[in-house]
Amino acid sequence: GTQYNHKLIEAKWTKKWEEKPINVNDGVKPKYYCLDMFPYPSGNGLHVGHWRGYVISDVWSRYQLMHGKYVIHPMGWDAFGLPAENYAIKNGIHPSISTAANIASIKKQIKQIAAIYDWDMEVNTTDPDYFKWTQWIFVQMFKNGLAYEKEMPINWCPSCKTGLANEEVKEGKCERCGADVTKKNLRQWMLKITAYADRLLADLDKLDWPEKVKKMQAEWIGKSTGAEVNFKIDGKDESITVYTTRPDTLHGATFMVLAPEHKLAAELATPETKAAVDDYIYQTSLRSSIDRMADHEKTGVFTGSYAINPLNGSRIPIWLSDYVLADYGTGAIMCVPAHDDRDFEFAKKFNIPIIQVISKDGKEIENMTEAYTEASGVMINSGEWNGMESAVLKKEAPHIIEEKGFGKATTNYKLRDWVFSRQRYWGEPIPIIHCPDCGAVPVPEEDLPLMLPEVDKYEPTGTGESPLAAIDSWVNTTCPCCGKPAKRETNTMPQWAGSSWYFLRYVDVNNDKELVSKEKADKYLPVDMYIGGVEHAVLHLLYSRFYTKFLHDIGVVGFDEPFTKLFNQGMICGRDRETGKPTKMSKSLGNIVSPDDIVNDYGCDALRLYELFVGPPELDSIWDDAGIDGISRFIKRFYSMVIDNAEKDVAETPELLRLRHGLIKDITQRLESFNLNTVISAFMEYNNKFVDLTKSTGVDKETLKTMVKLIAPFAPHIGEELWEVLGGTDSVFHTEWPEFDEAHLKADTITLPVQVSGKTRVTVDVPADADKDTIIALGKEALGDRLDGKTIIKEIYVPGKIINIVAK
Ligand code: ANZ
Ligand code: ZN
Repeated sequence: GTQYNHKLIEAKWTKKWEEKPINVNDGVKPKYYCLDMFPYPSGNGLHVGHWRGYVISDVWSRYQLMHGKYVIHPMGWDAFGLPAENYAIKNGIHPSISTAANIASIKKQIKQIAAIYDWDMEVNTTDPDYFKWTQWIFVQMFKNGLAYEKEMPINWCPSCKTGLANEEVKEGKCERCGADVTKKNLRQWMLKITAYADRLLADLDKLDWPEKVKKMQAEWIGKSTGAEVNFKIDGKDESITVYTTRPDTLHGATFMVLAPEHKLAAELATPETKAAVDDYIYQTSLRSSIDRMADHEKTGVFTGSYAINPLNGSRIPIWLSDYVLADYGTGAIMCVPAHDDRDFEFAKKFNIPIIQVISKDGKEIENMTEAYTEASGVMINSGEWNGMESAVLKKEAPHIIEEKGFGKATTNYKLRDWVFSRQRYWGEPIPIIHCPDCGAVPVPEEDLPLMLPEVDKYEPTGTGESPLAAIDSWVNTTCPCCGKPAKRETNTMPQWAGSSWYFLRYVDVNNDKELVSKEKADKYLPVDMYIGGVEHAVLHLLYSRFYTKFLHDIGVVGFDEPFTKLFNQGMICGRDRETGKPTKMSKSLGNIVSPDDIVNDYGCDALRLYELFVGPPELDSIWDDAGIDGISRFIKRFYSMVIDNAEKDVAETPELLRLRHGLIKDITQRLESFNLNTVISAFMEYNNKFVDLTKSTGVDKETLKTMVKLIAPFAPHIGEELWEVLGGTDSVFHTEWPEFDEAHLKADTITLPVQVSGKTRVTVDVPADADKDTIIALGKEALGDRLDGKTIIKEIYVPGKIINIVAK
């Protein structure tokens, strides 16, 4: 029949694709690697928001298929980590069991998308055959001096009861659960990501990524250049080194501030200031970092000591204040209140002199009310530097300082080493053995994977030790070096460990000798297109780049950037049930829209099209139940239009040619630029024209075939079905993506006779693709005063032939 029946059609093609996969590696076709950010198998299942990225990546993959590529399009599970563990704790089920169950149900849901995933490539980060290599990478990092232990105050989530990396703290809150993050002094495993800071920054230039994401990474790495300057402490043999990006302002330094944690802070106190200094240091230690960073009124205490400005010998007071961070630069700064906002506020509050050293016009500002923070102007009050351009001096000053011998040019990064240990059960055990004699010794590679022990209680302890620490039989072992009794490391890895390299494993999942063979890595990687949410801009995407560079450096892979091109899709939002405002879809808000019902009622193809039609893919969009009805109507009209014309033998007209090539151009260009919502609206517009033509001339075969090919990546079942209806014998995805010819796009005109009540009066030239109303209007216009005084009874347009105005 000509009625569109999504259930029959979709079941038919699901079966056919299973029997004869459409994406095969013949070893000859060039590869294209299109990767989705792999999901957490959470217990909540998928909602329509999750579909969006997967639909986009599948459209893109199928588009590549139609360009003769072998497409690597895998899927897997990021299954370690807190959500899986929290779910398990809440439901009283061991994480391994609940995780496996969740994977099974989400996999079923993901299959409904009808993406061309190659399930032979599936990975699961909790699979011992997989995490063996996650642990192996850690051992290589350890052997290369990039994994080290350190006791330090780290971010601690009191609710998740685990330490967190800086990247996991958003505005002072835990990225996972939203609890306020505190500090806890803990022995940590750290990864020396800072050793890669320069390359991570410089290589951003190589990437075809959204500028926004590159900027976020650059800011997170936070490279700044300036100078370290040594100030002698008056009356002592010691000096204090400050870090400044503005050594050009050295003559304007009127005081110095040290972080209260600075090693000299307490020592600088005099008998008179000791009590106040000790108190300030103590009070600061009680305050959380969030509180310290907040924009509150400046506090501080004078130490009683002075420093000597090495350039002009002036004696400046040394203060302590919490606005100077202990772990950035040198933890001490020279303060130039005339040209820095924070220093200005501090100087005003504590009545410290302000000396202007840069001026716009060579004159001093009278009664400064705010700092002059522009880096352009001419130097004043600066001795031998007077009259110089400050911008020029800013660049030269570090070298002048170096020559004069009281400092050196320096580069600083905001990026910190990666806090890599977690005090939780459900993660990869860190493969290290602590020996009283040999120190930290890696688990021998032949003993990997190091399995998690079976435990009764996997709840976090909150003590700063992981639940593994309580299992004596597991903790106590022997040293691989000397054979003496030794203890296992009990911390586990963060979830990012498994997701930092999974894209490498997909192409060689069964390799039990190597993480990935060099040959396969070279052949199939790097990833050509990576699609996922923007929330990973500085977490997963930075960590993956770091891992890839490391694996490149030790010879595992031949490339040093994992993802050539990146696309970030926006979220699909639901509405708040009370206020109607758009919000994230979540179980707790009760506004989840499940794809399952929609697939059942409207079909997979309809949902795929609506996922794209809902809005610009890079932006957040709001789900609208009514929208799917519109899509469904379009599909039915399109389906009938093709069926109706398929049997006719319609000749190609200039108009049809122009429509066909216009269609190819519009769809291709919009798809290439990822304007996917406008691709769907273009299909709708062209379809309307074809439906109109069906009533008159009809639509020729070639144009029908073209439309079917173009829609196939978006609505693959419909694409295959109609391709078959049009006589195709092989899959539509084995045909080539159509190309357009500009020559056909120019609007042709046709000459039409214009009749009044059946008698030809004039002729008129009209654009060949103009619609009926336009053509009749042009005809009437051409008739001029011939219709004056007459009443029009009927207006007839025989397409391409004649305009007839019946009047009396
Ligand atoms: C003197 C000066 C004069 C500065 C001036 C700025 C403007 P970025 O770009 O972030 O690297 N600074 C240095 N170490 C600091 C710390 N541990 N805590 C807080 N502030 C610190 O900024 C570097 C600038 O921030 C340095 O340059 C220093 O202040 C301050 F007109 O030195 B500046
Ligand atoms: Zn030992």
